[in-house]
Amino acid sequence: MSPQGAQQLTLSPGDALIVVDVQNDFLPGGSLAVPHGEEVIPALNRYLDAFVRCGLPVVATQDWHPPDHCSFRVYGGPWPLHCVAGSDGAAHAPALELPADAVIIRKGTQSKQDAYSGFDGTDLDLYLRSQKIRRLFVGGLATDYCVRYTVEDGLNAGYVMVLLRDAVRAVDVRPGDGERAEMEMIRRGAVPIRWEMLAV
Ligand code: VGL
Ligand code: ZN
Repeated sequence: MSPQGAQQLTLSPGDALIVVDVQNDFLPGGSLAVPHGEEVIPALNRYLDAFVRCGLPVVATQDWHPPDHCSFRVYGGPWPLHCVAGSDGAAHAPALELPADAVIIRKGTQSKQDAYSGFDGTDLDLYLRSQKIRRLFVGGLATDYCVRYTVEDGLNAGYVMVLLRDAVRAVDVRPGDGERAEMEMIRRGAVPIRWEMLAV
């Protein structure tokens, strides 16, 4: 039994890990730094190691915007310039231990359209179907934007979505946004877990 007394989860075929937007611009020193964003890296490295050891697929999304992207303040959007395609800020955090065969999904690549969800305008669903994935473990940045929309799209597409609560952090534009986003994901059916709840 886990410390929480809850049922533990066992990884099995049909599971995949999705690491959302763990990119330099969302980390300390980056242009859209998420408070405590760096804390997801050691947490995700544990999950990454578990998935790799089980031979299960790993997907990593990247916010990947053209220089004139509509989400940038200079073009009327809500955000500072961030994750410009090919820039160092758009690169995955060097400390994130992605396996060499991780599938990279880039989103928000069109100037006139933003995409918070890893499913939005990408081949993610197609890829997951091709691998017969039914359950997705999701962590990364940020809880109240790209993680939330990815989880909700996944639920709508019929996947079991497992929210890695110890491997997400929020922008918290308004205090409490991250907590509200987690509650909403769970209300919609996401399964919240922490590392201790994974039987590995
Ligand atoms: C994100 C704001 C703008 C995210 C991406 O990854 O959560 N947030 N672009
Ligand atoms: Zn963005």
